[in-house]
Amino acid sequence: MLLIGQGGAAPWPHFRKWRERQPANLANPLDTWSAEVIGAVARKFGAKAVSPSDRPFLPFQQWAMRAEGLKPSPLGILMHPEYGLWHAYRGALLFDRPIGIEPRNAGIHPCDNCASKPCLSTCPVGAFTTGGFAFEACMEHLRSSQGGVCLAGGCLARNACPIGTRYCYPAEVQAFHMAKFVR
Ligand code: B12
Repeated sequence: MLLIGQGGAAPWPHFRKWRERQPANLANPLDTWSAEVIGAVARKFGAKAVSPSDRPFLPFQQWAMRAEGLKPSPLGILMHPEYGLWHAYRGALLFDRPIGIEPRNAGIHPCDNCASKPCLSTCPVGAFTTGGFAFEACMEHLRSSQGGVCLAGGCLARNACPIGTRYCYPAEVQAFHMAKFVR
């Protein structure tokens, strides 16, 4: 199995260019584009393509933990030593034969050395606790008149993380994901 993802927002301009040629009301454009691009690679190499949004949900985070030795940040999103919280998975290729690529081990988990953990104290409604992610509290805030800052610039807790900040998604990309999230 080969995981396919993005570190930072590098694929965004390619997606955006493709999006311009699609109907304005396309329901899940990023998933559609990812399936198109990754599906073509799968056909070329005789693999089966799967997506993080396939139902039932496939264990992408567990796969990433095994593939790269990543561990979850206090926010639940996986921490990457280089990309920080600014990485995500767009798909995976399943092969019925060995492909000669070994899992890697990221080695360090930056959250272990982060004493102040600003990610846990930045959320205006305290949605991140040791008890997990308070989805309802986050959603209520985003849908209120106070939610504009998070909707326009992205999750404040994620943005507070000091790791991999040079890969931080531009506001346009963050706003796109927040709009999907709050839908
Ligand atoms: C449903 C879902 C959500 C739901 C619920 C998330 C939840 N925590 O339960 C909601 C809508 C709230 C959500 C929100 C977000 N999500 Co989400 N979400 C998913 C989705 C589609 C399915 C999760 C799932 O149930 N998988 C099925 C189980 C079987 O898979 P799993 O690998 O075992 O996943 C579980 C374990 O990792 C477990 N887990 C957590 N910590 C640990 C530690 C250990 C040791 C173990 C064993 C397991 C474990 O938690 C997961 C289950 O929730 C995944 C994609 C996917 N297919 O996994 C994205 C995904 C997890 N989300 C992602 C992201 C980025 C977000 C958001 C930031 C969205 C945004 N605005 O951009 C927010 C973050 C909020 C937060 N802190 O969780 C990314 C995370 C990337 C990363 N770097 O890790 C994923 C992988 C999608 C992607 N395309 O990359 N999400």
